[in-house]
Amino acid sequence: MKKIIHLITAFAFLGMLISCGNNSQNIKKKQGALGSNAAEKVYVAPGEYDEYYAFISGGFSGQLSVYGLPSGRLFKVIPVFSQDAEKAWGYNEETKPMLNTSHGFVPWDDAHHPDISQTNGVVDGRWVFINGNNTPRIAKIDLTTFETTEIIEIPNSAGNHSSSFVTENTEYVVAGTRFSVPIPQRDMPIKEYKGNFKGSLSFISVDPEDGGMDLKFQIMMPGFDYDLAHPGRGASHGWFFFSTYNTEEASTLMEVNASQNDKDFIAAVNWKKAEEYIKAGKGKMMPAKYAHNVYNEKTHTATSTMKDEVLMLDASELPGLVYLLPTPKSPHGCDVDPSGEYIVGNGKLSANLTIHSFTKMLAAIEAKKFDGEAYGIPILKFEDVLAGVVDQAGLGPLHTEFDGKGNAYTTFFISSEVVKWKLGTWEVVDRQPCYYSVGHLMIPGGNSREPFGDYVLAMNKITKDRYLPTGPEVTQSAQLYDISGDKMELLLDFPTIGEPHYAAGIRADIVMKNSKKIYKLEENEHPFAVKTEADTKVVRDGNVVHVYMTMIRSHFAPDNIEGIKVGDKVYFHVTNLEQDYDVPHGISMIGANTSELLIMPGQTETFLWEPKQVGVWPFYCTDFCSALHQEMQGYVRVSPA
Ligand code: CUK
Ligand code: CUA
Repeated sequence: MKKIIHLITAFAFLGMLISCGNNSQNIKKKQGALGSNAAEKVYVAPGEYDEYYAFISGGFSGQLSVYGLPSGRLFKVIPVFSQDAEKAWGYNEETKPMLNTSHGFVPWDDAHHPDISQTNGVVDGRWVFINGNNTPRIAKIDLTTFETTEIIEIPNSAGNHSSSFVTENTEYVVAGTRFSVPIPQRDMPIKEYKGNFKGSLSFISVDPEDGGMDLKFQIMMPGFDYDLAHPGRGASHGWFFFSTYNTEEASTLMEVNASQNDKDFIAAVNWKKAEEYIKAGKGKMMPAKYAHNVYNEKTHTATSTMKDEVLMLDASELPGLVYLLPTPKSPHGCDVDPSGEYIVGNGKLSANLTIHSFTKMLAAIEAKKFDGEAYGIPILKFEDVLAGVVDQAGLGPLHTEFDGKGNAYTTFFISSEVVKWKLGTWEVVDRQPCYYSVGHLMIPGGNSREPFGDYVLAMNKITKDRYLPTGPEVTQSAQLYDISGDKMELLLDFPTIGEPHYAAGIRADIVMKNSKKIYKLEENEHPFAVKTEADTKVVRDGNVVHVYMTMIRSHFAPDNIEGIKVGDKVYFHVTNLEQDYDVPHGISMIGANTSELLIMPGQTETFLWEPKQVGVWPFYCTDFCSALHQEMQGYVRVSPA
């Protein structure tokens, strides 16, 4: 899908900038600093589509935002781990169970790393997975509806940072704990961390048909901090690689403690071996409390189930399950190239990048060339697994992506740049500054066997003067570079939602072909759905009242409700009878301790209203749905208890 370039319009736009007053001189100058055709390259004409979807994590916003590339236009914020009043996520009765955990209802999380499902090592556009760090969870977003349809809590984990990355056929979405904790959790002195606190790596299977997730097993690991991870692919399919720090196993990470060791590890986990051990009965069931929440698109409701045990494999007891690859200076990112041969460890306190060889790793394992077993797990010799070093590439390397043409791109947080280097020769071939202090970067399909190597998106931690000031808190931002030529070219800055940690990108047509446009009314199996106005009713059961309501342009039925009393619990179950694409209606009730509902055609949603005051109280449609939208309203009469 080649983007159509509208030269005339783009030039007119530039001309407009040039001809404006004094302030726009600055604007013009900034634009002028770029290559002359940067504007053309990101310009998507009105009515045209972008070439790529970019799913950008919202960090502390808890959500996942959907952008188009190359334009940088925001299309949607998909609510995942935080309540969202705009879409009633976590406010309506249907979705509240999605935010349930073993700690109760937890309507916030810190969303870091989205990853798109894959088939044969290629992104297939079926689902996006993303981790919640704080109360460890993995969510699945269905890309036919762009809605979160499953959230599974991760027990024996805290921080959940090395998550959520998928294997080559989405056999598993994998999560790793950041903090080591007592497993199982118990009351014990923090000072006794060493040897007692444990790490865990979680393998959540994904049903290839319906995408159903299941926490299949966990691997008990030494008490390190597990930072990031990536799957093997091609020859290394069946392995998973995790970067670690705090291999000193210190309970406090003041500088002195945490970085004593010159080298930490990348842990290489053989999950096919894990499956063999499970078949042989080597796993042990352990108590573990966690919630598994599923949203059903037919009933439009979520159910939350509490689980109480998990299958555990102990890495120190099962030979061949895990090996440790020494990696200098607190590795952060842990990235695997498209061939599956190279494992890049980005030591965040280093100027160099360490690249391990999967082939050499296998050879060293075969030859049993180990450097001790400090944690009950074989440690390989650094020199034996080393493929190469990118020397003095920059300061503070964090993350690496690949273009599928033999190049790698690494972000450097401290020196604030993206550095392009060659796999195999390890030479730096280009570098471009970032504004400022870049964290992750993303090439669409970059975490697969076949990246789409046209663009790289850098996600920055600091923006300072890049945008109009908005008080002390300014936006975070992303920057888009064209990488189709020898030299990277900065094309665009655009603001992002929350803190963009990681992103996942895919060619738009792969997702669009499965995009759902409408919920069919006849398929609506919501227990409180009504399919015609004739079936609407108000049913009282003690002090609980169920209002079976419908909405269609441009009225509610019923729209005058009497017989409600102060102290009642009134559930409004509202069905949108429309069957046209893009005709949602909303509803909100005065004084309701919840958000509005935004209901798609054919869908039913419910909110709870507990009237506190006698009177006649109005409700109205919150979405401008027709010329008579303003007439779409009603009254509820509330009498004394
Ligand atoms: S982390 Cu954000 S820059 Cu949570 Cu992926 Cu490395
Ligand atoms: Cu329905 Cu506005």
